[in-house]
Amino acid sequence: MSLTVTQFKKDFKKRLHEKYAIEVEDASNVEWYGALGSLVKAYYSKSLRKTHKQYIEEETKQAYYFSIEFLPGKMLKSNLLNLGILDVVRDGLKSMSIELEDVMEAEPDMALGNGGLGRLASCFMDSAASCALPVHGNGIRYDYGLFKQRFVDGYQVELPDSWLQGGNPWEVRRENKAVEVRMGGTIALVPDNSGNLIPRYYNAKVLRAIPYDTHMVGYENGVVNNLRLWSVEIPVTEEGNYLTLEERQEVENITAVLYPDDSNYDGRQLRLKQEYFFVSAGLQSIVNYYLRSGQAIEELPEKVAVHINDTHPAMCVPELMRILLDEAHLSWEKAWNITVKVMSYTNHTLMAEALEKWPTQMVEEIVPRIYQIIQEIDRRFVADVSEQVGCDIANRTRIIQNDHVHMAHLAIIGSHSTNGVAKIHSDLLKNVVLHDFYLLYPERFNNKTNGIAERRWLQLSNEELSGVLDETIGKTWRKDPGALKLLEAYRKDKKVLKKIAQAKQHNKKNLAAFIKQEYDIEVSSDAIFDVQIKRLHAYKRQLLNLLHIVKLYLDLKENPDRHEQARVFIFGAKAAPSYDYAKTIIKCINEVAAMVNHDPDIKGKLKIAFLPNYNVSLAEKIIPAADVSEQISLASKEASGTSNMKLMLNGAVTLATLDGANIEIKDAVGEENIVIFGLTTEEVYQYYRNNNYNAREIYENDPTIHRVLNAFIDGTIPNISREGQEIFDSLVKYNDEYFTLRDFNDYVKGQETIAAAYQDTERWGEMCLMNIANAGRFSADQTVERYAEDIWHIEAVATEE
Ligand code: 26M
Repeated sequence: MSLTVTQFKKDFKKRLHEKYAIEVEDASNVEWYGALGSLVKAYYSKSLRKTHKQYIEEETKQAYYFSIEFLPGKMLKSNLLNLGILDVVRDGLKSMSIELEDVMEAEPDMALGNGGLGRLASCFMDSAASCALPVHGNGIRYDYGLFKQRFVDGYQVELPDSWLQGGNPWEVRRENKAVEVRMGGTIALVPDNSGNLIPRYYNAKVLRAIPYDTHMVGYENGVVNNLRLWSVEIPVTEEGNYLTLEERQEVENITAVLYPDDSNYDGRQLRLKQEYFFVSAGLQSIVNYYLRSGQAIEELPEKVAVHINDTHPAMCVPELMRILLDEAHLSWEKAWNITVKVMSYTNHTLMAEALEKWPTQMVEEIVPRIYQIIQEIDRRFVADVSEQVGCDIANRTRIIQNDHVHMAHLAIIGSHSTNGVAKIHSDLLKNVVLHDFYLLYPERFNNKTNGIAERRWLQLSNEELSGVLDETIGKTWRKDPGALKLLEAYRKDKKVLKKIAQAKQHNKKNLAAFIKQEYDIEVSSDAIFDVQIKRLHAYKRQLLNLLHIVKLYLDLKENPDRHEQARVFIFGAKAAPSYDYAKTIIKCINEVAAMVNHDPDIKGKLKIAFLPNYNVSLAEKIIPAADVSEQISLASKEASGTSNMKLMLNGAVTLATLDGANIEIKDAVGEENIVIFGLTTEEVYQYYRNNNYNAREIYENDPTIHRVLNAFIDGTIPNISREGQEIFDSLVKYNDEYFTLRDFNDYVKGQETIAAAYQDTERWGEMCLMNIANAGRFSADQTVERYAEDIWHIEAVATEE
């Protein structure tokens, strides 16, 4: 959009006057933010209505991305950038003595997600709008997002995230689009006049689902899509039908808080209610909207695609069946045909403990009609498959097994597409984890390697490097991430390498100042900034990183005059509140940090900064300053990873196992521009087959490992008598589930390779450049375009800008 500084200032003052009855100079940054947010919303409202109208008039096929998590972070800067008014607004504010950065501070992160899965959903929303693709999100408006993390005595403490307290300028409550969702009670099937069986509900609880819409602004293209998040309310009941205080509380709990676990299935009733609530509300509103257009229900797959992001929304399958059977009165065969065509599913993990299996009796109690439909889907599936390929495979792939509903099976059977999120992950799905399904439906399986919204993860968060890119290769990369490849021509150009290095230095100084100010840790920007930022989980192996740090420390203690490359190890990681082992690792990292950071023998050559409350906003500060990207999960465990992509895009060199998307990063940058170490998936599987891994043997025979592990139990690291023992036992006594000790020496070598490369300024500069130049293929723009073409069968709409 076009906007002048003068016009903006006028608009901004008017907003402040109207909204808060206050003068610019008297307002607080919370008020500046509230006014600016609502003004920006007004700026895109015309495009929003236009896009909406266009979809209706052209009867555009639209896709709906169902996800129990969305993790957009802050919206202000991203909306300004995408509207093309970032500079105008920054200048306008400055002329009123306001720093945009101060206004941005007042916005809380929208943190309705745990990590990779929720952030991916948000990157897709940004990219879809920016590619003019008709894609909308559907999820839950939690009153409380992911907990805030503090450290007390080195332990993680969780505090509630009351992100809505100061008001939310981006959302619009759509009272008139509310729908009813039924849960509980019992069902009887009674024949109607024409003999069809119609379900009748007894004692069902009726919930009111209220949508709140947040708009997804495309990058300089006039497209505005929608993210619809549902909030529960108690319906106004008929007289005499009161709810007790406890019953009201029970209803309100449904959208109260995000479950803080991203790796463990936790079979709680409330979680199942959350899943059905947003699935049912979302599908009802989609079908209502579709029917209002006057089109026949049979044609639904021509106009609507529904995507199931992990299994959490898998009840989309039986819920759409319910709507088509009970409300549109279609036959089972017709309804099933439509459902399979509409639905598609993404798997995000191979970890067995994350796979959702709900007890049948719980499903029956909470969503009785849905349970009936699942039973019938299962019955027909077993009959068909048994007849065609035999009972064994039918029994292994059926939905209901051992009195549990297998949500992944439901999603695969009830959809036309199942995809993994990186090549190796999709191959493992086909060949190992979902092999039986692959035999049944080979044509349904495909890969869609994850991607990231490169606008947020470069243009918005790293303005310094963005400026260097503009000067070097022009500005086309801002619209077309593939154009980053132009940078490759400058790989030997010392001037360009120097500019990139200066941008990195600038960002490192900023981060160092932030770390000093917030956490009183002194770090030098001449040191390597080595970064591991992701949820804390045993398979991600933050512990491997820590063991190496302890080794470096012990080496330096032994020989304080050693010429060791100075390093700062930066961590960001939340542990699920119920995940004790992960919390133990957090405590140990913090205690090693306390020991190392204050030890004069170390002479500042080693620093550890475990920054609390890792979230999107903190990621935006850390990633531009990173030299080294730690992607060290045990091969075969990380489905894809996405921080690996964000870090390479910002010129960090990856130190990685051959896991997830790391493999594709290696292919993109070439072996000389990445450091690979550790077991391969094949080697890991071989250990499983032969059952011959022996961690104790490694501990006993490798003097370095012996010494490092002993530091956890002999008092070398203070204040961890319980935790140190737990770590030691997990590795030695319980045989090191994730092969940390097996990969240790190779990892140490990898770290040595990194340090040597870093000391050769030109070599390092070229590695950084090659990473930036080849990050374009991990743009989520490309990823969503592949989903659009191969899975959703939707097309971009015409734009003017
Ligand atoms: C399940 C049940 C109850 C409570 C929470 C959950 C749950 C929530 C999130 C389970 C898994 C969740 O997310 C898994 C996840 O984030 N997977 C990651 O997805 C990324 C995007 O595809 C990948 O890059 C990561 O490799 C993968 O770990």
